[in-house]
Amino acid sequence: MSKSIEELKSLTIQIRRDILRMVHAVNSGHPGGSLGCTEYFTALYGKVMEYRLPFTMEGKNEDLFFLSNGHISPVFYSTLARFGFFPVEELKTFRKLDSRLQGHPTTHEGLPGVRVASGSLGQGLSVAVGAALGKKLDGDKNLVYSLHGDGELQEGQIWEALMFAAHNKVDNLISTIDYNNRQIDGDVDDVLSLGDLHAKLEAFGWTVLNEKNGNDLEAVIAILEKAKSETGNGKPVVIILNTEMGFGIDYMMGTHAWHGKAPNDEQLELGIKQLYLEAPADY
Ligand SMILES: Cc1ncc(C[n+]2csc(CCOP(=O)(O)OP(=O)(O)O)c2C)c(N)n1
Ligand SMILES: [Mg+2]
Repeated sequence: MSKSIEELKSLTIQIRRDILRMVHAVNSGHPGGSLGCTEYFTALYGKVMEYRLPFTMEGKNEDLFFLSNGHISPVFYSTLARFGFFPVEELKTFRKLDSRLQGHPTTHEGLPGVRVASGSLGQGLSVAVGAALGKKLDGDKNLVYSLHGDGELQEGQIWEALMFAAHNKVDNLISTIDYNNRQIDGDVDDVLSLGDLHAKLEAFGWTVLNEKNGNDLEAVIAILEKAKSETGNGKPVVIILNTEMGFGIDYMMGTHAWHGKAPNDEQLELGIKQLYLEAPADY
């Protein structure tokens, strides 16, 4: 049964707790981008995407999702677990030896929900484009979704895939850019600016949508629904989603410092308290 907006908002708090606890437990992982993309994942799996459980790798006649910026695995794993792909208990094994929840997702481990290994930035768009083209060849009407970091767009392979998708009219694909203007070493604008990204993506032949409030669940659902309505028009669709790295945890926001750093015991406690303040009683 589908969840109400209020239930999904509560779930974003739960997912943020999971993210903090997972990276804290092993003193490694990527909380910043994970916290910034929590609304995107909740919207996608809670409202927008059509998928069936149990998970099958073939994914015929259902929507597919590819995570290209694989370092934000904590939000991906928590979302998958909370939506029933695998037991929530398994989140405790994150980044441990022999776990199915590797620091960066792999298909080798057979974790339900993971369709491609990622972590080496720049590759996921090519995979998503190929899968979308495959669906067309199969006469499968469902859609393909993908997520990318803004720093990730500095990889040349992304621009080859952008060009290829437009040329081949891959109009059953909705890619989203996590536009937080942060990356591992600083602000994207300082490291290697993307310039006028909207104009560039348009010039590459994509339908480009913008959402300024990427941490507002209802706004994210609305822009994804809008993107859906733009499919089938001969062009691939991309959403530039403004998010805040570390969203929800005050000391993680406004900086790139928490791109790939775990909170210590005190920071974890503080973070969980901040999330409890917002939480309804039953969580
Ligand atoms: C090919 C490749 N080069 C470098 C890295 C190291 N790396 C991991 S995350 C990251 C920053 C990516 O920035 P962005 O996509 O904006 O992610 P965010 O910091 O916003 O989570 C880099 C350079 C990598 N994973 N893959
Ligand atoms: Mg970024």
